[in-house]
Amino acid sequence: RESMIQLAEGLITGTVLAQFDQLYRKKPGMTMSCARLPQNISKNRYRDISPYDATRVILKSNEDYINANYINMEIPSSTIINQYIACQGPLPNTCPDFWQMTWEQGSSMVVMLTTQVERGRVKCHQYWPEPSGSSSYGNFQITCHSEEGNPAYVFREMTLTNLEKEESRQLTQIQYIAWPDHGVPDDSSDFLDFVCLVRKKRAGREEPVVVHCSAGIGRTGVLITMETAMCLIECNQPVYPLDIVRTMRDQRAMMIQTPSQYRFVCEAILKVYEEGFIKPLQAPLHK
Ligand code: PTR
Ligand code: PTR
Repeated sequence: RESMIQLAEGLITGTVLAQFDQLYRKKPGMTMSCARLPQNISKNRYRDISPYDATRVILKSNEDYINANYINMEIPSSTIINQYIACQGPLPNTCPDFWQMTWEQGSSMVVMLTTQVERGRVKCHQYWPEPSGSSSYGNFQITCHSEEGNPAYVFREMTLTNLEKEESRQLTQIQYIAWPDHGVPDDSSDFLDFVCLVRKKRAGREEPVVVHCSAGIGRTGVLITMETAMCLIECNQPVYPLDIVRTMRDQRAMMIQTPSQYRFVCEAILKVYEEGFIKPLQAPLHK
């Protein structure tokens, strides 16, 4: 409760945003050399967004690079460690790598926070087939069984098959569609519904949840912050958003991109605390 009063006051006085502005975007001493190797240049969507070497996800093959980092968020005084893989939106040439990573890390849930095209620019390649279709990406075959949604998000059920091993796994992808990059979600209730849905779907899964937007820093950072804060509130732990951002940036640089994104998430945290938000989904899913 004290941390919440601090947060509410800090939002009014401006100290909350001032502290965010002063926080390092990249943890001092962390290297990002692998991203710059000549053979990996074409695997980065943005020249200025690279994964730390120390926390990058390593593919189990000779070409082991993908623009992705592990992000582990511990909830103190509980046994909960929410594990994520934060990554960029796949490029046409990195779709096989994306599916290889998802397979090798045992993930069965992908959270997507961008649309494929925003304001006429490509933000993410469509790395899955249309519903009831199948496509191959390198060694992996993806079948999309269903697609349901509402104006804020889309929900897809897929099967991921490792063609070499002849093994399959079910996979859920949830895509938030009302959130442009560098911006904030159109509606905080829809966004909170979405985060609740992620939490509900995550229950019982130990493996990391794959989260991506376009660069894999701004919107991905907001989502991880929000889920972490919800967990802390549920566990009656204090919530210090700046500590959450620092913990994320110690694992992937630049998480949460703009002051307005930070303000948005701080306000959403207060809303959850004050309104006891954790409520059932309101918007019905429909085709
Ligand atoms: N900085 C990017 C690079 O180094 O590749 C270039 C870039 C800049 C790409 C902005 C995309 C950008 O975002 P938007 O598509 O929203 O303008
Ligand atoms: N060079 C790009 C830019 O600064 O515009 C990189 C970039 C693109 C950074 C998108 C963040 C972006 O948003 P998000 O991480 O939410 O996709």
